Amino acid sequence: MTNTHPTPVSVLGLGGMGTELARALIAKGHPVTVWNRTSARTDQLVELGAARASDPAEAISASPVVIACLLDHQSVRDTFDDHTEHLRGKTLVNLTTTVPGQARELAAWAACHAFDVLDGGIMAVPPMIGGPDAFLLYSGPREAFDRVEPVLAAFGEARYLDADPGRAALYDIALLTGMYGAVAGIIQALALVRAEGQPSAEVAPLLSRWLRGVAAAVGVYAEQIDSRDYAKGTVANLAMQTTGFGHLLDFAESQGVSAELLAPLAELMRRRVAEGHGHEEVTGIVEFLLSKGS
Ligand code: FVH
Repeated sequence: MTNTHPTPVSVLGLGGMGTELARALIAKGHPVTVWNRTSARTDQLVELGAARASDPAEAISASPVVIACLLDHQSVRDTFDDHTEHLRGKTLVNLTTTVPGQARELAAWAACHAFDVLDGGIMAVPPMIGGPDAFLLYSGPREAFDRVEPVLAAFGEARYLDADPGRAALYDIALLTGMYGAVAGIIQALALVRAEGQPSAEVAPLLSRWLRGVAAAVGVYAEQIDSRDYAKGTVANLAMQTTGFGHLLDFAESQGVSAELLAPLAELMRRRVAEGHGHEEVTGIVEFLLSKGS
């Protein structure tokens, strides 16, 4: 059913991501008001029909739903701290990347000033916004999420996680961390291919396919880590993997490709084998990581 009265929405922060969020809202017919610290970045959205606000207070006042997509937590505080009276009774959806403690701090601050905050983690890059592969994680008051979900749907799948305001930030960070681990492997792989004079483009589709297969192991790894039973469902034992991985890194060095990106992982694997866990999966190295903090 077409929504004949789309909710007015204000978007503060028009970097690469905020611009796409605003564009997606305009495409869905929402009246959109935009503000950005550097005003020139509002121009293209105004051409698409957005209203330009001259300061954060004007932007916040224009709509019941306010989206923040700024650089970091500090920029959110810089932008909103002096305007809490305009936020009263509204919903602030913070899509800025934060850590759980910052999301909880923002929720406590919102409670003091009688407005709701939903914290969101965007699992997409700007061109994906509004498309089928984009998903966003939210935490905070359930009623607030239910109220604004029709707005959030413009960005991609809106997945509510928990009332704990920090949950979306935690999962956002976990997913981004997983991404950077994969980025390290991808760059190393393409460096090896380039060192042999082969075009990276040729191996790229094979690598994508392989990584999709590898991703299927995430569920098994999670079960092993939750149960601390690192031998459960092992399909590739750590002793074998440690030997094989060592050969990969030796080969890299022999080609003049530094192994520095992945060497710390190899070292943890060796330590775990040396402590008698060669029959388990690689997941057992989590014991070294957790022993540092908890
Ligand atoms: N782009 C991406 O792929 C990722 C995907 C996952 C989520 N992240 C997070 O989204 C936040 C914004 O990212 P972005 O890509 O839009 O970042 P920039 O293009 O660098 O734009 C930054 C905006 O923040 C404004 N800003 C910075 N400092 C302040 C401040 N102190 N007060 C007010 N505004 C501030 C900046 O304004 P200006 O420089 O244009 O004046 C931009 O609007 C981010 O948390 C990602 O982690 C994106």
